[in-house]
Amino acid sequence: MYGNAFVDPDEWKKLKKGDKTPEDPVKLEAFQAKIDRGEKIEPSDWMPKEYRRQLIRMIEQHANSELIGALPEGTWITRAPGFKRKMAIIAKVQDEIGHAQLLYNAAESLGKSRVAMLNDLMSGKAKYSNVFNYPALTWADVAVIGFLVDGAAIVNQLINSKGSYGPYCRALKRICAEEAFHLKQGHDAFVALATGTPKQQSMLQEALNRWWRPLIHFFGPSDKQSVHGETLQRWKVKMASNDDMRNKFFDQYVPKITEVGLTIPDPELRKDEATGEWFYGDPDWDEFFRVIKGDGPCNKERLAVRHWVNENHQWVSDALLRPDRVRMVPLA
Ligand code: BYC
Repeated sequence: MYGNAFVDPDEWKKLKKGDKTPEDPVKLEAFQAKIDRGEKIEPSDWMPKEYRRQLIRMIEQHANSELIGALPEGTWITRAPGFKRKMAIIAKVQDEIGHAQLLYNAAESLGKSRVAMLNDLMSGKAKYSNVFNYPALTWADVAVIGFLVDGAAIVNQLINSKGSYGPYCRALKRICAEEAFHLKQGHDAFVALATGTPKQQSMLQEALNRWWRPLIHFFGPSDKQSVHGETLQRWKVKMASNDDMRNKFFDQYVPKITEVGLTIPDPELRKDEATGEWFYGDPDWDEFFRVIKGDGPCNKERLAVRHWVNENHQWVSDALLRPDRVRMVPLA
C-alpha cells in the first residue's frame, strides 16, 4: 500500500535491487540547480535514485526513532510522580507515535511501503536513534530525556526543516512545534529535581552522567567519520554537519545544565571562545557503533515490543484494511 498517489511503486522495487543506471546529466544538473535556488522537491518531481534512496534511509530511521523513542518514557507512565506529570507523559508519548505516523507518511511518498519499513525495523535491517537503546532507570532519566534528548532533537529538526524535500520539511515543522512543548515539560521536570531535595539532585546528576555520552552520539559520528553527510548536505537534506549540530547543542544546553548546579561529566569539555568550537573528551565511538549495530543495553528489549505488537495487534490493521478477514463474534 502506498500513501502517496504520485509514487510509482516500481521506483522502489528498482532501488531495492540496487539500480545503478547512470542518471541523465541534464536532469541531474537541473535538479541540483533547483536545490541550489532553495526550491522544494516534491514527490512527483524527478529526483536522482540516490537522493530518493538516501531520503528513504534517513526519514525511515527518523520515523523508527519516534516509534521506538516512545518506549523509554512509556515505561514510566504508570510510575510518574503525580497526576499532572502522568497526564503530561501520556500526552507526550502519544505525540511521539504521531510523529512516527507523519514521518512514515513522508517516507512512503518516496515509494517504500510502511509495512516494508516496519518489517525492516523488526528484522534489525533499519536503524533508529542510538539513544533509545538505553534504559530510563529512574524518573530523573525521564526528565533528562524530556529536556536534553528532546532539546537535541529540536536542534537537529529545526535546522533540517529548512531542507529540500517538501514532505519531510513540512513534517519536521509540525513535529518541532510539538517538541517545543515537550521541551517545556522536560525542563519543568528537570528543574524540579535540580532544585529539589539533595536526594533528587543526586538522582538527576546520576541520570545526566548516564545520558551524556549517548547524547553526544545522538548527532552522529564526527564529520570525518560521517558516511552520508557530504552528499546529504550537497542536496540540502541535512542543513548542517553532525559536528556543527553537536556544537550548537553544546552552545544552547551546557549553560542551561550548569546554571541549575549540575556538573557535566566530562572534565575535558571546553569552548574555544575565539572560534566558537567546543572540544570534548573521547566519547567512545566504539560504543556508538556497537549500539547502532544492535548490541546496546536495550536493543533486544525494544525490538521485542515491536514483535509483540505485530503479533498481537494484527487484528487492528485487519479490521481497518481487510474487514473481510475479521470474524465478528456475536455478544452473548
Ligand atoms: N543513531 O553518515 P552518518 C526523538 C548512523 S526521535 C543511530 O553521519 P547521516 C524523540 C547512520 O544512519 C528523533 N544511527 O549518517 C523521540 C549511518 O548508518 P547507515 C531522532 C546513527 O544520516 C521520542 C552511520 O551511522 N532524530 O527525538 O548523514 C522521545 C554513519 O552516520 C546515528 C533523528 O532521527 C544515531 N544517532 O547523519 C524523545 C534525526 N547517527 O544508515 C525524543 C534524523 C548516525 O549508513 N536523522 N547513525 O547504516 C539525521 O539527522 C541523520 O540521519 C543523523 C546521521 C544526523 C542522525
